[in-house]
Amino acid sequence: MKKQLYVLRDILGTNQKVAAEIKAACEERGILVLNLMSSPGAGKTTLLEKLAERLAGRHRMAVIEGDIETERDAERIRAKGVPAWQITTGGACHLEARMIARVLPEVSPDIDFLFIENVGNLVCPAGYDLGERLRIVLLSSPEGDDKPKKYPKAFLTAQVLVITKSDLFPHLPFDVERAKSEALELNPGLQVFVISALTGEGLDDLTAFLVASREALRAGHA
Ligand SMILES: Nc1nc2c(ncn2[C@@H]2O[C@H](COP(=O)(O)OP(=O)(O)OP(=O)(O)O)[C@@H](O)[C@H]2O)c(=O)[nH]1
Ligand SMILES: [Mg+2]
Ligand SMILES: [Zn+2]
Repeated sequence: MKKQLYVLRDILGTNQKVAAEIKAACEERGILVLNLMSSPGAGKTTLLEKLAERLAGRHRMAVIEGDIETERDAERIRAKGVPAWQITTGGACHLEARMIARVLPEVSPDIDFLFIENVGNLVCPAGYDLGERLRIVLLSSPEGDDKPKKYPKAFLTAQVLVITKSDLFPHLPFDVERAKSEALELNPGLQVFVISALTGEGLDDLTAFLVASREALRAGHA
């Protein structure tokens, strides 16, 4: 039992080291790295498609996609004219920093945003730093307003909560205030956005926040 614990600590220790290297390399260039995590289907790729439309022409972005199988999400992003790399984990249910480090040399250093879409899973991705400056957890309304306290680690370690699929609120017993207050009880520092990729609600505010976060990063490294 004790031996197992040491092995786990070593893996996480190595992950932390690689993540710190990624963070330093990207931030030195003024690249804002974001790690998107949620359960499967909460709307990560759809949000990235919408952000690609909103940032187009003004800011440069790239996306690293994490999935167990298929190139589908990277293809969706490329269809928006945004460079995207697909990591297929072949079974692993989260991304690790070394997987990002392997792709990073192919990513242009002249970008403003590097979005990493984690494997759809609200549990273990939260245990792996990928070098991000902002961790974004998404919670979609069909999942239920009780999820933050049931799956606390993602909400505890994120800086941003995006509640998605607000267009479905009228059809669901989803109490958005409960979802927000549960998350904020866990982590009072969370920035909360309520969005719908279908109606566009909240997308301008979220885009403005991301642009401001990236400007703050660049100012800090000027
Ligand atoms: N009604 C509604 N549906 C949405 C919204 N955003 C995404 N969806 C739908 O939700 C489904 C899943 O969306 P994705 O963006 O693929 O979700 P994901 O989090 O990337 O999924 P994984 O990568 O498999 O974890 C798709 O059918 C989307 O069309 C929204 O704002 N409103
Ligand atoms: Mg996806
Ligand atoms: Zn996992």
